[in-house]
Formats: sequence, C-alpha cells, structure tokens
Amino acid sequence: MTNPRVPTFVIAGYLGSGKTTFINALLSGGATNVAVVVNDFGDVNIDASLIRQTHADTIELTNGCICCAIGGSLADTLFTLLDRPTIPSTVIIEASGVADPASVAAYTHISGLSPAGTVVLIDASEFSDNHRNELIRSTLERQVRAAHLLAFTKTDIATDVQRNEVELIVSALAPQTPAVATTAEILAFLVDAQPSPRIDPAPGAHNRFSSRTHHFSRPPSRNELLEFLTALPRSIVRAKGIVELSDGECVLVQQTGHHRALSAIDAAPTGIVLISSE
Ligand SMILES: Nc1nc2c(ncn2[C@@H]2O[C@H](COP(=O)(O)OP(=O)(O)OP(=O)(O)O)[C@@H](O)[C@H]2O)c(=O)[nH]1
Ligand SMILES: [Mg+2]
Ligand SMILES: [Zn+2]
Repeated sequence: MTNPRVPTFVIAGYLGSGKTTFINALLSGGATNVAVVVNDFGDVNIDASLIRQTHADTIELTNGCICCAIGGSLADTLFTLLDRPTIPSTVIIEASGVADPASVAAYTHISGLSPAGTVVLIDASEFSDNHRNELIRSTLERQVRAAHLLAFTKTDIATDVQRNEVELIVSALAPQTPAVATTAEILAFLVDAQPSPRIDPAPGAHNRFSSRTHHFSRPPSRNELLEFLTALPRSIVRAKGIVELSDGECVLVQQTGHHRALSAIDAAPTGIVLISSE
C-alpha cells in the first residue's frame, strides 16, 4: 500500500511579517507529527531555535533564500522527510522573508507530497511604506500574487490609513484571493485545505538583499544595544538575534521597519542578523 500524500504548506510573507509567530501559535495548539522546515536568510537560523523551543521536529535551512540560492537544500530536505521510517503527517515550510512563495511551493510538487496551500502574511503596519520603496516593491508584489490565502498581521498596531492603503494595494494585485486577519482564520484554512492549484513563479529574480551578522566585542548594556539599533542605516530592513547583555541577561532583538521589541529569552546568544536591501 502506498502512503497517502503529505499535505505541505508554505508560510511566506515579507521580512518580519509574523511567520514564525504564527507557526509557533499553530504548534502550541498541540499539532502532532508535523515537520517544520525553516529558512532564515541570514547565516544564523534564529527562527529555527525559536520554533525548536516548542517543537522538536524543526529543520533549518540557513544562509540563503530557498526560492533561489539554496533551493537544492529544500528539495533534499523534502526527499529526506519522505524517506523517514515514519513520515510526517504534515509539512510546514517557513519561507525566507524575501522569497517568491510560488518558487518555494514549486518544490512541493513532488511525488509523496500534496501541495496544500501558500499562506502569505502581510504586515498591515509596514506594507504600504515598504511598497513605496523601489528596492522592495517587486518582492512584495510577487509574494501577494503567489498566495492561496492572504493574512493581514499586526492589525493591532496599524493605523486606519495604513490598513486602508494595504487593502487597496493587495486587492488590486490579487482581487480573487481570499484575505483574512486573524490567526484563527488562517488555522481554519489550514485545517480545511485541499490540494492547491499551482501558481507560476513570477519571471526573473526578486529584489536583491544581503545579510551580515554583528557580534559585539563585549556584552553591551541595554542602552548600548538600543543605541546600536537606533544608529542602523535605513537600508537595514530587518534586525534579529539573541544578545547577551552586560548584566548577564539574554534578550531577543526583533526589529522591522518602524518597530522594535526586546524580550528576555533563555537561549544562547547568536549575534544580530542584519538584512539590507540593495
Ligand atoms: N503587534 C504585533 N506584533 C506582531 C504580530 N505578529 C508578529 N509580531 C511581532 O513582529 C516581529 C516579527 O515577527 P516574526 O514572527 O519573527 O516575523 P517573521 O515573518 O517570522 O520574520 P522573518 O522570519 O525574519 O522574516 C516580532 O517582534 C513579533 O512579536 C502581530 O500580529 N502584532
Ligand atoms: Mg521568521
Ligand atoms: Zn529567493
């Protein structure tokens, strides 16, 4: 008897749109036998360590984007999952924040997997600003067009103007694609998912982004860390990492566009991954 095909989802969306947050919420609901494949664009996979804190079966693909630079590693990983003595019942792929989700989903059209849908998260508080940036716009547009489901995040901090702008842009780009705005609605889509139609990747390559990891020569004080983050040039579109402070506390740094969050975390320091648009 052949095994049933494994439903495989792609969770995509621009840098910092909330992909890892959503996947952690999904997994904390007690999902079993789920394999999570996490692509972090930088050379340290911070998201894999954040997800692994709650979910052991997490595979990291690091140091490049799975839609272009390291697609071969994604293909190898998917075949390896299907070779396991007990294959997963669901596969979830977190695409890098710069990826064309359609190119990522194309890797799931293999024997043994059932492409079950691409969810593209849209940060309602940052999208319209980012869309005005020519270095980012085509990346955002291909992400929107590659979605089977669009999900607005950060509606809690978006202004009415930002929400109206993003809704107009997104509905012009993908008028037929259903859009939701809560985690519960995304979960309902995943639960009901059927084999999803293929969406062809947009021609050409997405915008260019580069990354480097900053390590402090000695643990900074909280103020020194904040000064460092405040002084970053505008070309740095995402900063993320785990930093040990001079008082011994480790903090998770999350910075996207206009927002920054520092939170205590019980995990080893990684340095701060800085991603810039080119
Ligand atoms: N206010 C608010 N913050 C959110 C929401 N979703 C995510 N965040 C915050 O946004 C930041 C980025 O979230 P992540 O889940 O790491 O985003 P990501 O898409 O996985 O980021 P990359 O993998 O780096 O592209 C974190 O500080 C989250 O806590 C939301 O709905 N509302
Ligand atoms: Mg992430
Ligand atoms: Zn790519």
